[in-house]
Order: sequence, then C-alpha cells, then structure tokens
Amino acid sequence: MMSTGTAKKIIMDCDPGHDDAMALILAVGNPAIDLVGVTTVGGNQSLDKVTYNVRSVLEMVGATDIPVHAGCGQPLVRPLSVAAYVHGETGLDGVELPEPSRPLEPGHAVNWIIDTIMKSKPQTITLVPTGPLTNIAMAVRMEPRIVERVKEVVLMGGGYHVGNATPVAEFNVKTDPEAAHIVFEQDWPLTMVGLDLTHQALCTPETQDRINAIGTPLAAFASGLMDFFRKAYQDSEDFINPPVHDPCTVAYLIDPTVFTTRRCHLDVELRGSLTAGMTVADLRGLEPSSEDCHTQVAVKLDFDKFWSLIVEAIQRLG
Ligand SMILES: [Ca+2]
Repeated sequence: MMSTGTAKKIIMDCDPGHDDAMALILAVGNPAIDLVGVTTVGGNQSLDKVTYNVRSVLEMVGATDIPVHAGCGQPLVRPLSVAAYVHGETGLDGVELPEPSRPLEPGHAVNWIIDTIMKSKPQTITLVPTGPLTNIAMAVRMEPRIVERVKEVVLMGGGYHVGNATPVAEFNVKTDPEAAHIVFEQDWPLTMVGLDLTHQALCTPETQDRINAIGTPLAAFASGLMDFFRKAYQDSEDFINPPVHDPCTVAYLIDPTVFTTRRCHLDVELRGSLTAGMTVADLRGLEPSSEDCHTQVAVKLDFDKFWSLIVEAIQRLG
C-alpha cells in the first residue's frame, strides 16, 4: 500500500499468531501507516515458524518490499513455552500459507531495529511490539540512545485486571517478564494495550460476515484465520468469539479515538510465585499528568470503529 508523506512510520515486532497476522494486514492496508519493517520474536510459536509466517502474510498482501528480520528465539531468562493451543503447530493453523517469494533479510532484528532508529530523524519511528518484548529489551540494552529517539511504543501485552497465560499474567509479558520490565521502565511514551482492551475486540459472526462479503482471496484468508481462532478460544477459554488482540495497537495509531486511555504507572511482577509476569497498574487516585507519568493503559474500545478499519484494510488490499 502506498503511504503518504505524513504516514506514521512503524516497526512491528511480532510472533504470528492469528491476531499478529490481522495486525500486519491492517498496517499494510491503511495509508496512515508506513510499515518500515517487521521483526520477529519467539512467542506464539518458535522463531523459525513465526518468521516464515510474517513473510507468508506479507506475500499474501503483496507487500514483499517490506524488510523482515528474525530476532531472538528465546526469552532473556526463562524458557520459551509456545502457545500451540491457541495458534496451532504452524502458529497460523487453519489457512493455506503462500510460499514466500523472497529470502529473509540477513542481519539480526535487534541490530536492524537499532540501526533503523538511529538512522531516522528523532521522534519519527513508533515501535509496535505484539509478541514477547525480548527484541525491544535487547535493543535498549545494546543502544540506550534509541529510547529518546523513538516517538512512542504501543504494545499489545499485559492487562490491568485480567490474565490469560495465568490468572493474572498475559502471554506476551508472562513469556518474558524481564524484557517487559526493561521496556516499561524506559522513559519513552508507552501505551499498554492489554487484555482489558483486547477482550472487547471480539470477532463476532456479524463482523466476520462483513469480511466474507468482500469476497477476495485475502478476505477468505482472514476469515479462515478467524474460524480457527474462534474454535481455539472456544476450546481453551471461555469465549464464544475470539478476541483479536494485536491489531488494536495499529488501529490506535491510525485513529487514536479507537480506544480511550488512562495514564498510570506500570510495573511487571518478576518474583511472585503465583503472579510472575503480572502487569501491575497503579490506578489509585487522580490520573497523573504526562510530565509525571510516561505510561498509559488502553481502557475502552470503539468496537465499530475498530472493525471498520480492519474491513476497510482488507477491501483496500484487494
Ligand atoms: Ca502476538
């Protein structure tokens, strides 16, 4: 998709994953976003599988000019435990994945993230992590100057009232809590799009009818992803319709009115025997100012606005 000069430049760091795939489709299919590159991290599935999936989804949407770099295959400290129960053995079960026509870019994702940010004008690159935060934490440790150069971080992860990997911890943060701790404590503007928000982004049958009505191979692909995702959520969690987490980040960057936010201090539990990986949001008292607090959480989704952005992106990609 040709983007305009005013489009927001984003780097997606992801682990597709059915909802990561929808986030990629939205990022490529909306002219307000300039997807400068995609990096991958072990999470929903192994690094080699999720990297293949990114290249395959970009092939599906005709965006083979967007560079893809593979990153860390393991969390900083803990072993990787993939989410095959939600995303299947491939990480994108339920659809036929087109063979990527172009080889993977050489060079590690973390180096590429650092180089891209340091080469770009300050405050022009937004980081959009939708997997465990391993690559972003590594990039911060290797080149701390990226923190003041990044425009903002809008990540899918955590939750201030609910978990999914454990009663209180969300999968991305639970997978690499030490990395999340590093990312949360940096002094960059950070929006946590957690489960509290993404559990409102349900792909209802009516929503899926809108996607099916587009009638293109891409619409059928997206719908196939949603069919598998619905079944997985019905089988493994108490959901009738699947929550489509990751594209909420991109939707917010296209239109900040797609959800409301609440500014609050955020931390990650690293030691709790029952609560490791829990994001702890201090929602007590008055909302702090942006001078006092650089982090905020997503609160209330505009459901119609969100799904219209997805439907329009699929339409636009033809
Ligand atoms: Ca993800």
